[in-house]
This record gives sequence, C-alpha cells and structure tokens, in this order.
Amino acid sequence: MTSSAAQQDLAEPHLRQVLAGVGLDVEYVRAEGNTLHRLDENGRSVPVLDMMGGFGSLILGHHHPRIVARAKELLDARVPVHAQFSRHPYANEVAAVLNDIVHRELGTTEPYHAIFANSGAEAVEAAVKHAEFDRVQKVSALEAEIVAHLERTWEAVRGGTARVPGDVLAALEVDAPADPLAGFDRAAAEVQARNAAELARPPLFLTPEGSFHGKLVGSVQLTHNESFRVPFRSLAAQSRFVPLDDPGAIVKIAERERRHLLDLTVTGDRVVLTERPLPVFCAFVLEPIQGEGGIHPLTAEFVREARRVCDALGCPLVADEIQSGMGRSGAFFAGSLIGLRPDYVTLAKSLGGGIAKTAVTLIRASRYRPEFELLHSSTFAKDGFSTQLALTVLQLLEADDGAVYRRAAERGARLRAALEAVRTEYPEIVREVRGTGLMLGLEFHDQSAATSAEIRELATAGFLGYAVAGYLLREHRVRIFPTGSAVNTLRLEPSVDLTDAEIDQVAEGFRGVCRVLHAQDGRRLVGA
Ligand code: 5B6
Repeated sequence: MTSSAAQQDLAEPHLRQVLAGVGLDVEYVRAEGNTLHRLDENGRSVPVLDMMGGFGSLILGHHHPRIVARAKELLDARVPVHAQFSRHPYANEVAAVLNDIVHRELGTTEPYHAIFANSGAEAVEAAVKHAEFDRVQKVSALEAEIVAHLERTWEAVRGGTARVPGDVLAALEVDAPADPLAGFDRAAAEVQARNAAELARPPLFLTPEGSFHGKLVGSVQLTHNESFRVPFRSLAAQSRFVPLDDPGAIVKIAERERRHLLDLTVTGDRVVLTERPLPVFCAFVLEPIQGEGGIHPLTAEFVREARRVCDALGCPLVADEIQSGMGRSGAFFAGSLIGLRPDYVTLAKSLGGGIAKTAVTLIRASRYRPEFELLHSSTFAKDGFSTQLALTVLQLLEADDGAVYRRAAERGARLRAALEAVRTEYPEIVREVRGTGLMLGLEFHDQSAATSAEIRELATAGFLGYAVAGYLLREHRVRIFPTGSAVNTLRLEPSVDLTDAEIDQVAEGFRGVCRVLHAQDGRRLVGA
C-alpha cells in the first residue's frame, strides 16, 4: 500500500536535500562485506565500496554470514526477545567475555559490572548518570558530616566549653555580637547559606576538545562541536574542554573549578572554620581515538595525566570506546594501546554485529553502586536477540587468539601506506593521514583560497569534504564521508575483510580527487 503521504518527503526531508546537493542521496538496496549496492537508472545493481562502515559499526562487515546465521537461528527458535525482569544469562555471558578482555588488555583483575543500553549516546548517558549518582551520594555524606559537626559545635558553645573567635566571624563576614550563642548562630547561618549556594550548582564534566559522545540531552554537552551543543546547553550540566596538545591544562582547569563546603568544628576551646573539598566533577569522559572530531588518537601522556588528575579528584575516568573499540584499532580497546586505565567503558556500534542495536556501559566494581540498577532502565536494553548476537560477535572477535585484531592492524597499516603514498604524490593537496588500525583519517589542505570559485565556495561553507565524498561516489564508487566536526578530514572505517583490491580502489579514488583539486576543476568535483 502506498499512501498519498508517501509521495511526500516526510522523513527528514531537509537532510535529504542537503545530501542531494552533493550527490549523496543514494538509495542502497543490498549490503554485503564492504560493499553496498545501489540501482542505476536502468535498475541494474551498482556495487559501491563502503569505507564508512556504518560510522564504525561494521568491524566484521555488512551481513557477516555467521552473524546472519545466528540471527536467523534465534528467530527460528522463537528465542524471547522481550522478557524484561527475568534472568538474562546471555547478557551475563556478554559481560563475562568483556571482563576477560578488560582483564587481558587493561591491566586489572577487578570485575566490571555491565549496564546494557540501545545506542552509544544512551551508554554514555548511563555512565554519566551512574557517575552523578555516585557523586551526589558522596556530597550527601559530606553534608551529613557537616550537619553533625554543627550540632556538636553548638553543644560545645551552649555548654560554654568553646566560643566562636573573631577571626572566624570576620572570615564569614558577620558582625561579632557580645553573646557567644548569638555569634555561633550567625556563623552557622552563614555557613549553611554559603553551603546551600554551593550545593545548588550543577556538576561539571571534563572532556578533551574535539570530543564526540553523542547527541542526546546529556551526552551532547560532552560533544565539543558548538553547533551540536550550544543550542541545548540549558538542558544539562556543562563540560570543561581540555586542549588535546596540553595535558597540563587538565590540572589547571581542575584548580580553577575547585569548590568547597564550609565546616565548623571545635579544637580546644575554639570553634574552627574549615573548607571541605566538594566533588565538582562528575566524570572525565574521553575517546581514546577521537572519531567525529577528525580521527585524533590521544597520546599516552594525555591519558596518564587524565588518570592522575581523576585520582586526585576522586572522579571517574570514562573511556568512550563506542567508535574506537571492538577491535578496530588492532586491540579490542584502543585505550589499551596508550595505557588507558578507565573506571568506566562504553561500547556500542560493532557490538551489535551490524544487525542489532545494542550498547553497554562497564563500571569498575569498586566504584559500582548496585542500587543504580533499580533507578535506570530501558524497555529494549539487554533484550534476548541483541545480547545473543553480541555474544556471537565477541566470539568471532576473540577467535584464533585475536586473529581479527591482528588483521585490523595489518589491513590498517596497508591502507595507511596506500594513503600516505597519495600524500607523497600530492603534498600540496593532502595535509595529513592519521589514525590507528582501521580508524583512519585523510585531511585535505584548506581550499578556502582556491582559484576555482566552486571549490573556494564549497571550502568556505565547510562543504568541501562532502563534495569530495560526492565525487568519490560518482566517479570511483567509493562511499566515504568527512567527520562532522573536522570537515576537511575524510574518515575511513572499513571492515577487517578489506582486500588489497579495495585498498587500491580507495587510493585511486583519492588520486582522482587530488588531480581534480590540483587542476582546480570545480565543475568536475561537483559533477556539473
Ligand atoms: O549510537 P550513537 O550514535 O548514539 O553513539 C554516540 C557516540 C558515537 C561515538 O562515535 C562516540 C565516540 N560516542 C558516542 C557515535 N558516533 C556517531 C557518529 N555519527 C555521525 C558522525 C560521526 O562522526 C559519528 C553521524 N553524522 C551524521 C549523520 C549520522 C551520523
């Protein structure tokens, strides 16, 4: 049945128009491995090499035969997909395999508990909510301690064994009355008022500049790109962004944001005013290899400093491995290659094997609050279908002593060498090739001073990367996109089954782009 409404474009029509502007509004009808198929004007199937890989969701490719077979098996067996509030042995098995990997790669024997979700942003928000739940309980414990101190101090003042000295009243900017009890009342009222003002402040997050952690209400505030983040800033707690090339800035930001609660205790016969550090930072969230920010691997020095400052603050360090994890880097966790020791880890994308939508947040046992399980849930999370597929994915990744990880490293090195060769041939066009394993980026030099008006305008509007993507699709049958926040960088995230021929096809495509940009042939670039 075709409704009359189906003739209209109702599903995000504006986005479709934008894609159409650069020749990317293509419908794909079939997907396998690293290939997507579209139909040409005559209805014939045209293969397209997919270097996007579902924004990094397809480490094993489209429709991996073992994952498809498992999905069919599960459906044929009428495996319960929805049986909320029952035992979930498969979710538990997924968590167990993930723990084995954590213990092998992240240098710890501590268990990590698993909270399941449906998407990456949801896994990040579960992490953030858990971290905040932990923070507010620590704050409540501190508040309770201060209340108990105030009571004890009041008893001492009332009993005449202690009095509030003038320097305490002066520090609190309250007048000193003759009556010691009135002095205490004024001091205590001021302490309570100042503490209440501090406690009303929302927490802060730490995250590197260039971060991308999702686009939901909370996670978008951890996403650096202003156009995604700023319109929604009043909806959630804010982040302080740390420059990637200046790990020393982490401690400076922590010092600048330091806050405290006031406390009144008794020493000898004097009431003493002390400052009690307030946990201000909810979490430090980072991607070991930034994806959407332009493919920037973090350095070992940066993550070491992040760990040091988090330990000093008592704040959890969250590794967002949603894009970099699941083997793409050449290890299961990209963070393991730079010595990252996180308290929380988020995974999504490839965890569902390119078929299911699933995500997970892992939390170190020593920081875990079991009560959180009764506060946070989602109807679809931890369902029987997606967790069992995730288990198959993990078995495939872990098979043959990690052959997939070795292959990601080997294929990544080969692809990188091919891209580096293009850069060597066109150093004035290609600025840099960077990344780790099969998470690579190729950055073009800025073209906003190009002699071709078309190229200049595209570059100035931030659309050059999309125009290059349109050209590669049209002329080389390669599907590739720029990163959203670094528009001159094209991102390559194919599956581990990338062949030499496919690598050659990509390199040839980029040579074509370089020739067009070198010749300043704007019309050819946009297919005019
Ligand atoms: O599953 P979800 O998208 O909510 O995951 C959020 C997330 C992502 C991520 O990479 C990290 C590190 N943390 C959380 C997911 N990345 C998604 C992404 N999406 C686009 C572009 C990207 O570079 C990354 C995208 N851009 C335009 C249209 C659709 C998607």
